[in-house]
Amino acid sequence: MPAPAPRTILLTGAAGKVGTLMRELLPPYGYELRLLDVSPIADAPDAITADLADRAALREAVRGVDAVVHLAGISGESSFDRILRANIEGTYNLYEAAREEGVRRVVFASSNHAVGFAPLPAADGEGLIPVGGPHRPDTFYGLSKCFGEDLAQLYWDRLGLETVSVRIGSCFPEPTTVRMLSIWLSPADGARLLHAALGAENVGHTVCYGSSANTRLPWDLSTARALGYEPQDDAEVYAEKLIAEQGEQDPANPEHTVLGGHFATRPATWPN
Ligand code: NAI
Ligand code: 15L
Repeated sequence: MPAPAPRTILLTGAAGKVGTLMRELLPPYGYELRLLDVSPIADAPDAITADLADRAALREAVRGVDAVVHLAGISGESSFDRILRANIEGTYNLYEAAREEGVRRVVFASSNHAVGFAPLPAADGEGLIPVGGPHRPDTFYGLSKCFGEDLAQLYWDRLGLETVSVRIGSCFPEPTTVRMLSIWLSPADGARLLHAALGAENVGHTVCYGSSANTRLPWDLSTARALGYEPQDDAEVYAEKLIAEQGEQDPANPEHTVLGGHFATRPATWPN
């Protein structure tokens, strides 16, 4: 008998940008959401206000859920110490709580910045970024996502705790830069992808890229599609406006030659 589809989900990072979108978009798929964030959520009085450093609170938060969607953490470059606490130790604490409480699956918000130094495909589309290539983090932030993916692999290989690590591109209501035309994940497609990642059978530890079906796709979406994900959106509808404002990507500009874009060339806090 296949395992029943998960129903009760702990959504960490529920106060954030993606969390706020998913609080609206996931319940129509039939999920009951338990919310957690270090920031209080004004319109959700039942949300758990807790830091990922609080292992007792995490253990209570995961108790009885079918799966966790783990969005919480620092979502851009910062000092190594801050990244260490929130993203590295915080994700470890979350997995320990899941292990202790017998949660069978985590969907982990990884990032394109885990492979931010991967070269972009040629203009003719040759050389899509593979899903099985080496980690090439572009920042301490990206490095923490590599850690999260490897932690997920360990917890699968040693303990049988399943994870889908989604290397999200840019999940915002609309793409706001020409770079995002390739890696935009529309909120509706984001919910479709999370639903697929929560419901697919026998995922082990699956790594996939997270984007819409963009005309300028730089990466291999096959492992996301293998989960049952069928993206419906394409950022190209925003191309004319964004290119008129910002111009096309320039292959002579190093920022435009790698997946991570400005993350790879302008880390905000280097050296720490
Ligand atoms: P965000 O910064 O808006 O939200 C992150 C949330 O995590 C915040 O509400 C924050 O309060 C919470 N948080 C931070 N540290 C915490 C801690 N120690 N304990 C508990 N909660 C904590 O980020 P966004 O854009 O919503 O991203 C969500 C996740 O998806 C992040 O993990 C990010 O790295 C990842 N991601 C997002 C992308 C995007 O395009 N929005 C792209 C790639 C990855
Ligand atoms: C990310 O990982 C960030 O969390 C998000 O805020 C965007 O900057 C995104 O990558 C991106 O690369 O556009």
